[in-house]
Amino acid sequence: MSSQPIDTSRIEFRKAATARECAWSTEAVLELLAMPFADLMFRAQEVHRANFEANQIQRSTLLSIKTGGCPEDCAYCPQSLHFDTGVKAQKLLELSEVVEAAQAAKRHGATRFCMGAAWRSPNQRDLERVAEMVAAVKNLGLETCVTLGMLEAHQARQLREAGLDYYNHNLDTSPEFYGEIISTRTYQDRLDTLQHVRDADIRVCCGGIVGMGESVRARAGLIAQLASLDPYPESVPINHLVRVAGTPLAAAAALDGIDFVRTIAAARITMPRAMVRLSAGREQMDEALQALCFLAGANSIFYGDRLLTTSNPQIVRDQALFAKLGVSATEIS
Ligand code: SAM
Ligand code: DTB
Ligand code: SF4
Repeated sequence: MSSQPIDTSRIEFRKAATARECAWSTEAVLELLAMPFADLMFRAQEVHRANFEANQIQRSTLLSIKTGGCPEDCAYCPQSLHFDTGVKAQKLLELSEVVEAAQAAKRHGATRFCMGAAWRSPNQRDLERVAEMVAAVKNLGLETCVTLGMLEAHQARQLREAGLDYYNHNLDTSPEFYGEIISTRTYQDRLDTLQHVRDADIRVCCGGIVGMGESVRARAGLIAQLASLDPYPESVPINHLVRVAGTPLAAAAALDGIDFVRTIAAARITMPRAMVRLSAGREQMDEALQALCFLAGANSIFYGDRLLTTSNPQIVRDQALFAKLGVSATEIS
């Protein structure tokens, strides 16, 4: 049993998410993606404003606590052992290094601290060390998130007991396209981990990557899968592939900006109360494209000069963009 106090916001979210009228099919999402752009944006704005303060964006800072040397073969990932990308494998960071980074993130205005590890799944010893990190970061008054690969049910409960608020585990793409991208774990493995996270009463952060050469149907399929999780995730990161030399996707064609914005709008409309995170790939987007993503309903970003192994816009640039758009930062609720 979890020793955490009952958090009624979790119950309210589930009621609202589960009470939706219908699950979303790929066909229905395809129809959204094909709408005239202005109509799609209008609908996304209506949904966004009915559920969120329209000019607030939440900020999470990422830290790679265990970099590189991952045995999985995700075709997009610079941390896979299968590809020669120049990322050096490092061991798990010390607790003090993590706490220092979390303190800096808080000073800069992040409300959530996300720790990522390049593992297929954590072993028990590592999990215990991560649980200590979660407890220490939580103690600083930050929300906590980790992404560690596949989890067993008891490991999810252990993280919850340490104070974990969110677990990030992405579906990445549609079930049909998935086999083109990853061979070392199945779609069902991912769904199983998500269920263990839910059962442990941890909030789910689950999204995907676009710009991997997928079809519009594959993008619709990803959104339909996410929206049909019951309940759908509280947090939905939409990553644009960061093309890293040495990975099989290094030469993938970038997704057209307008199609990227459409994907964000579809996530907003199909998952009205989720935080939709404009995630990796922001550094390659100009301010106008990011502003369109916010108009389409994105209300969360990764904030800080680095993602895991690649770079993210400088904090000063994001602060200037927020000022230009009249956006303020969401506080912890
Ligand atoms: N190893 C764990 C796992 O895969 O579950 C956690 C870390 S992994 C790096 C977290 C997520 O980062 C992946 O699921 C993927 O969606 C995203 N990601 C990794 N490389 C990326 C890239 N080059 N561009 C965009 N997103 C990427
Ligand atoms: C997510 O969906 N995106 C973040 C976070 N969850 C862990 C990771 C993006 C990684 C981009 C490539 C890199 O920096 O290595
Ligand atoms: Fe490993 Fe995660 Fe990268 Fe896949 S995405 S290779 S599991 S670190």
